[in-house]
Amino acid sequence: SPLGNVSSIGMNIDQPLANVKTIFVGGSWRAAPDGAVLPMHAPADGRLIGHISRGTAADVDAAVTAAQAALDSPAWGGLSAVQRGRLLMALSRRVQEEVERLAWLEAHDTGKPIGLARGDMQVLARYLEFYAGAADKVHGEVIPFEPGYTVTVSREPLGVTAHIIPWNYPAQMFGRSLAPALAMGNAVVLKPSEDACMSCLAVAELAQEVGFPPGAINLVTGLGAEAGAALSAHPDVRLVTFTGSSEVGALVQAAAARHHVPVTLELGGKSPQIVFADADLERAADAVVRGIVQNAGQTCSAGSRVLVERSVFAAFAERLASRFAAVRLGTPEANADLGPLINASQRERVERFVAQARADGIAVIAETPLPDDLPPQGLFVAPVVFGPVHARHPLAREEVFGPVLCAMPFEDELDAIRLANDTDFGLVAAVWTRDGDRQARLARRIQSGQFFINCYGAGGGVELPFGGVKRSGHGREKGMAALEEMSVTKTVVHFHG
Ligand code: TXE
Repeated sequence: SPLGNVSSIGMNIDQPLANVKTIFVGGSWRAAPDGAVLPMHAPADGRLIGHISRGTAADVDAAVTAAQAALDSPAWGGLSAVQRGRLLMALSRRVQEEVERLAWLEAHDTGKPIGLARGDMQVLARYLEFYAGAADKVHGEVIPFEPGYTVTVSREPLGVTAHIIPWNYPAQMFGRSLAPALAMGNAVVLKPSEDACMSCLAVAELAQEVGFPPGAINLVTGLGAEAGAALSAHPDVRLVTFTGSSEVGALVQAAAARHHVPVTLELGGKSPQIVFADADLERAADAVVRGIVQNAGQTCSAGSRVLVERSVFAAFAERLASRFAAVRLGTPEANADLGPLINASQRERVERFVAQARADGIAVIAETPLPDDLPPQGLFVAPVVFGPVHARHPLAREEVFGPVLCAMPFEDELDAIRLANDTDFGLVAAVWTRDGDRQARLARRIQSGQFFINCYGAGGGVELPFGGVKRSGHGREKGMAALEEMSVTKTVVHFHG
């Protein structure tokens, strides 16, 4: 079966439900206390593809206790940075050996094209590699102080870190969130999404195989409102990192605040691509299509607004129309440009935005016809571009999280900056222009965590700090910046006369 055999963790649907054990605590796989499970369905055709254990607050508590025990043990807490790096590197290599199996798991679980899933596994391997190499390169400093004193500042692990991640890129998120935490010597508890988490289970199993000691990595599957809520409210967790919706981000932050636990939030966006008349319109159009079609628009950094200088709006719209007409939808096996959405409620949400835009009389600039050979139970949505969209319309303001692009004309540079910043979000942004001064001005004035000039790097570059401003969240992932989030400074003042 292309799903592979995720041996000990019961992902084979022929397996009796009593054997479903997807909660990983202190080095062993276990079921929820009452044996409760949740079914997992393939978004591309509705097939039942497995079950996960429905973890409870008690499982979360056990996971946090196991993580703390690992920190206190020589097996994990006693390792040097070099040794932690070697474990991460070993895991990176195992992931590379298993790319095919992991990619199929991910593709069936999320519905994404197999080629995209293979790329995701390479990114996971790359996160592990990057933080493997970084583990022993986090240096402290010596601060000149009064005579007779030596003052050092070092970076220490936080302790038990909690990681709540979404379903759009489960394997990439595993690497992005966990690898820097492990590199810094924390012990982690992961709550992956109930909508897609098979690759996370498989990678946790590989981690065990390459020698991560019991309790260094723990994983509790289950519902957000149960396992997720319990993890974000746990008093012994020292940091919660969350990627997901704004609404849940606020709940997580409030829960953690009760115990003064710091939180990093990555909450998505409404990222603009700004196209000036002097740009290479062909390249820009390719990138704009990719930026909203990739992963069916279910990407936090999807370029969901395209702002186009009025003099080339029509010419650019034509380019979008021809490209969208050629976009291919399909099942993971078809390896098309995009697959289905993750679940029925996400599809309803996206369809609601589309219906509202049509009802409000907004013109369709470009659309992709739905092929008629798609599986009837598949959660596919046809990609579409609306425009011009008024800046106050919900389509211009809210994160749709589907292949729906909103196009808006602008008059001049100031108007472009005003429109681009007229949003609650600020994750990424891009400008397409050949004018170097203008590139620099926009890079300075656009409010976003990442800014692209004549390119659009959704997802790319594990070495590049990533995170939002405004309601896109706070804190930074990726690159060396993540190591700072995952550690705390300790100042030692030594008087020696
Ligand atoms: O997210 P949720 P959903 C956005 C996107 C999408 C919307 C809803 O706009 O349309 O969110 O998606 C866990 N306490 N993004 O409903 O619920 C949950 O189990 C603690 C943007 O799927 O936020 C999962 O592991 N945890 C985004 C994770 O939160 C809770 C990626 C995310 O799920 C919880 C995904 C609770 N009370 C959606 N409730 C991005 N930034 O990339 C749920 N969870």
